[in-house]
Order: sequence, then C-alpha cells, then structure tokens
Amino acid sequence: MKIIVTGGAGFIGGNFVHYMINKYPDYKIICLDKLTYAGNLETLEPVMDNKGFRFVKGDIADRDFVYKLFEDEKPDMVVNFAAESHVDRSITDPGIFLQTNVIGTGVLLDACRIYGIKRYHQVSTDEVYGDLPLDRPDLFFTETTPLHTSSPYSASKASADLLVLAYHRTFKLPVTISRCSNNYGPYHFPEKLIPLMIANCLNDKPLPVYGKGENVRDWLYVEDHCRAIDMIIHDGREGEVYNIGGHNERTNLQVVETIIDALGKSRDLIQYVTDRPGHDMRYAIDPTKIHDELGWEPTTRFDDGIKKTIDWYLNNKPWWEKIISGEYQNYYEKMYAGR
Ligand code: NAD
Ligand code: TDX
Repeated sequence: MKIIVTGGAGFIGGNFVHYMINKYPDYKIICLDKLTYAGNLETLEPVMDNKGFRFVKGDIADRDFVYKLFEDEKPDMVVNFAAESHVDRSITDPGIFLQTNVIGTGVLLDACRIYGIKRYHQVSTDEVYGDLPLDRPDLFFTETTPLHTSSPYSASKASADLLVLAYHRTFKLPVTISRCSNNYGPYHFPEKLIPLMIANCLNDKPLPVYGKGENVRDWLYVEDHCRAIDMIIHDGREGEVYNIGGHNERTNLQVVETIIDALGKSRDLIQYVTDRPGHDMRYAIDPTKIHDELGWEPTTRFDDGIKKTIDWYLNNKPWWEKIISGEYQNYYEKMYAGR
C-alpha cells in the first residue's frame, strides 16, 4: 500500500505519519508538504531514515508538480491534511486559505481522477458546522447538521468538503471525509491554545484568554484522531462523512487553569484580551456513526492527555523553543499587540 500524506510536517499529519509507519511497516508513506511556517521537518526526524518513508517538498495547489508526483509514485491512497489551519490567521489574511484549502484540494482531487486512486481522504473539521449555544448542552453536531461556517478558515474547509463530495457524485471518486474536534498532543504548533499556554506558562509570560474564556471546545488527543482516520481509510464507506470527537468538552478557561495548576504557576498570569471576531461559542461532536460502523472510540481522557502533552513539551523544549524564538515571534507581536 502506498499512501501520499499531505501536510505531514504539521501537527496532526506528523503524528499520523509516525502512527502509520509504526503500525504498517510494509506500507510506503510519502509526505508531501510545502513547509509553510507551520511545517517542521524536525517533526519527521524520527522517521526520516525509515526505508518506507519519502519526504517531498511541494505545494498541493501546484498542479504540474502534483500531477508529476502522482505519475511517478502511483499512490493507492491520499490523505489530505495540508491546510492553512489557524482561525486567527484566516481573519487577518484569508487569501492563502482559499488558495491552499480550496484550490489545493481541487488539484489533489483532479490528480486522483486522472491517475486513479483507491481512496482519497479529506481531513476536515467540526468548524464546518458553525457553533452551538452554551445554554444547550444537549445539542451535538452529527454528520447531517447543516454546514454553517463562521470564519474564512471554516468556510474554506467547508468549500473543500463540498468539492470532495461533488467529485464522488460526479466522477465516482472513492472519497471519505472526517470532521474532527480540537486536537491536542505532541508537535502542536505553539500558536494554538494549548501549546501557546504551556509555552507562555513555562516562560512566565501572560496567558491571553479571548473574551471571558467561556467558549467550549471538545478536545481529542491526537493519537485517537490518527486511529480514527486509519479505520476510515481502510474500512469506511465511500462517499461518507464521519465525525470524530471525544466528549471531552472544556471551557477555554478550564483548559488554561488546568495547565497553570499542572505547572505550579499562578493564575495571575491569565490576561483577558479582546475577543476573536466571530468567535464560535461551542463545538461538540456526536461520534455515534464512527462508533457504530467502525468501532472507534476515544481512549485518552482529557485529564490524562493533557498531562502527557505537558510532559512532552517539558521533554522537547528544543522543538518549540526554536519555533517561538524565530519568525513566529513577529507573528505573536502583531497578533497580540494592543489587544
Ligand atoms: P498544521 O497547521 O499544524 O499543519 C499544516 C501542514 O500543512 C503544515 O506542515 C504545512 O506546511 C502544510 N501545508 C500548508 N499549506 C500547504 C500547501 N499548499 N501544500 C502542501 N502543504 C501545505 O495543521 P494541523 O493542526 O495539523 O491540521 C491538519 C489538518 O487537520 C488541517 O486540514 C485542519 O484543517 C484539520 N483539523 C485540525 C484540527 C486541530 O485541532 N488542529 C482539528 C480538526 C481538523
Ligand atoms: O491565545 C489564544 N487565546 C484563546 O483564548 C488562542 C490562540 C486561542 N484562544 C481560544 C480561541 C478558541 O476558543 O481558545 C480556543 C481554541 O483556539 P485555537 O487553538 O485557535 O483553536 P480553534 O479556533 O478552536 O480551531 C482549532 O480546532 C479546529 C484548530 O486550530 C482548527 O484547525 C481546527 O479545525
């Protein structure tokens, strides 16, 4: 089995590459990644010399390049993680989100159509469903919840999902889509809530909580997400969407306080800052379909996963310290100045 994993130098894609190489030593895994600010070859260092692994630097939206790669490699499957993934960046600069998340997906789908594929899997997000109100804890997103996006990021991801489903209906392309809740774990880029708070806490820097910190996210340990995708690409039904989530809902404030307490720091580090425009209130996934059809369920509870994650950041300081000392520092100052 030969699989092209796009975006494999990023957070979830990187974890997925590690997971697949460990679980299927006979597979060939080709990572295609543009190495944007979020891509980091150090994430792939542990697998780089593996004989079944190949890294290719390139842009999923570069048609000639992608076609050439398909011609050379003739993959059996594509798992598309490559994306611009940060909501805040999509508010300051939406264009690149359309280019990578929509056009890039379209190019991959065309390549699959032209060269043939056993399975194209699109890694999507629960954000395509919009948000749920805080006072209705009984409501959850199912696969039939209408798409109702809030940010340029989620709109670009929803557009890509529609394109994937259209290629299934029109060209009979064997596709699947997964829509996952917020992930956390090793190799998470420190612009996202959990790694940002861990890094700032360790450096005794203020912890910028948007609004009142009451927004709710449904946290899933990244390895549980990787296992779900593995099940879907092997046993999921073509043309289907699968929601992936862990019933691990927490307010942002609860998450930040958990990190502060685990690191023995003061809650005075919390600094309430101007809210994100269009900020989604609550995400919550109903994972019944993937549980009933494929037997998937999350195995890591938030309380255990957050401890493992904090330990990883404590034990892998060079990985994230390099990131926050470089180009990211300029981004950080621009995003949080005067907020
Ligand atoms: P990330 O930002 O950490 O990684 C994205 C990777 O894609 C990087 O390695 C980057 O270099 C690469 N990339 C970006 N543009 C590219 C292009 N044009 N061509 C090739 N490579 C390109 O993202 P992540 O958090 O790992 O998310 C991965 C996927 O999962 C995304 O599609 C995202 O929408 C989805 N998702 C993420 C979460 C989450 O909580 N992080 C939850 C649900 C879904
Ligand atoms: O400094 C911060 N302060 C803060 O309060 C940051 C970076 C975030 N937040 C809040 C905003 C959100 O309510 O924390 C919550 C989580 O924020 P992010 O880590 O930016 O994630 P989110 O916007 O929920 O989106 C994530 O989950 C769905 C991923 O980044 C997406 O790629 C994925 O699709």
